Amino acid sequence: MRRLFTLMFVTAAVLVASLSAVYASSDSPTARAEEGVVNTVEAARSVKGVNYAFEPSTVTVNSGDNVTITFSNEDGGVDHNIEVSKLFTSAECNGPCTITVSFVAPAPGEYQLYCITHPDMVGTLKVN
Ligand SMILES: [Cu+2]
Repeated sequence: MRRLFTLMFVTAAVLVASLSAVYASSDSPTARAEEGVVNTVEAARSVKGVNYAFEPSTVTVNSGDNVTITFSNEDGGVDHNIEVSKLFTSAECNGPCTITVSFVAPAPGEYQLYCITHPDMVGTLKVN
């Protein structure tokens, strides 16, 4: 008798597990949209261009985040932009001015930030 109960219990457990798996793998558009919202992290960062330098010189984000950098060029009468090769490029703007760039943070590592018009104006995008 005890053996029969054990068998019934195991059968019920397997059935419940199977149904759960079917629901979990449900591929409806609603399920996918909800997953997208849950995994999205919006990260806002501010960087200044002052005296031909980025301030701060290092911007830290997490891999996979949707990052928006607000770049404020405070050098009056000077063109600056902000970019990371193959990741994002802002327009140049003549200070004082503000521009924003948005991108998805790539694989962890350190990437060079630079201004296209001033080769010595560099910084670091640090992705954790
Ligand atoms: Cu510049």
